[in-house]
Amino acid sequence: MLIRTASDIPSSEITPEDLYQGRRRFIAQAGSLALAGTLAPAQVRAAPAPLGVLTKSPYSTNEASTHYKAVTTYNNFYELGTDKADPSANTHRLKPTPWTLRIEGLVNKPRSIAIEDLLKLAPLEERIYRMRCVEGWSMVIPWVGIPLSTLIRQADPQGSARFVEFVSHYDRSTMTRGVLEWPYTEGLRLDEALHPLTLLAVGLYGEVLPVQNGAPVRLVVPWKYGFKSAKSLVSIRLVERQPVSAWTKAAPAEYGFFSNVNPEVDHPRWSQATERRIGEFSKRRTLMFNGYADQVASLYTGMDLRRFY
Ligand SMILES: Nc1nc2c(c(=O)[nH]1)N[C@H]1C(S)=C(S)[C@@H](COP(=O)(O)O)O[C@H]1N2
Ligand SMILES: [Mo]
Repeated sequence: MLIRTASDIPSSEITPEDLYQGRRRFIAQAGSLALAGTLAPAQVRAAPAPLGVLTKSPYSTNEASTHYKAVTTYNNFYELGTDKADPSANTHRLKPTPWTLRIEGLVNKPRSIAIEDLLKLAPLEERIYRMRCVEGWSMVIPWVGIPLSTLIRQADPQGSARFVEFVSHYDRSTMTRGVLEWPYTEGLRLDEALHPLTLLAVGLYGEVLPVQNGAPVRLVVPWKYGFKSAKSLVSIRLVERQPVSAWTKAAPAEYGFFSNVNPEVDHPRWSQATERRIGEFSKRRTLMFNGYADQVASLYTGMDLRRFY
């Protein structure tokens, strides 16, 4: 064959810069366009352009991933609009490159890290996670990322650091005004942030993270409601006191600090006992800690989860 397809290109030829600039994806698209004349559509729909060699994670679920189309067009990213279809229609409002992420606050080695360098910090892993939105729907998403603990440990937290605050990018001139207090912020206890399931995602479906999913880097905390997974991060700040997230500020009775998925604790306005997996017809029972109880329940031993919702 004369035309090299994405899968013919050894991953050793792909640099983090290529990945980040989306050149890899371009190569793949060019390849499939060239093939379109000779192959039936089903065969043309090739595997997505890989983000180099991905380590497969033992933390991945075996459940079927939600279709790429749904993952990338049914989104909550209020800065880009409050309807599910808005973020994918308004991607021009956020430029994910160049980008720097700060790790700061109570750390001995604060740092501003360019997104290209973040990709080199640790081998990129594929993590297929169940994600559960507080609104009652769920998806299975094959993320690509690095454990957040890698970045935090490199920054060398000080003894007084007990919580981590996350701050999303906000540009008043292009993004939603009102609705929430901007920028979008979230928080975790330090031990939650260091938990091996907690991921800094830079991609999904093996590709660079689409803008609507929080490009170029977003948090992913699979045992908590989706709003904890703050998108398009500019700062990760270690602090002494429990941060107040944007959603808690907006509606403290509805959105607590922990926000662990819990089928036994209803949202004040609706039940959390079941969920609709996007793409499925009938409802599923929601699992404690979104099915991650074996890994994370010990973080909350002795806590009243009704009180600390
Ligand atoms: N900055 C920012 N992050 C955000 C949101 C948002 O509006 N702004 N929405 C949250 C909510 S409610 C959910 S369910 C997830 C959705 O992520 P996804 O669109 O990649 O599935 O992002 C979370 N992170
Ligand atoms: Mo959500």
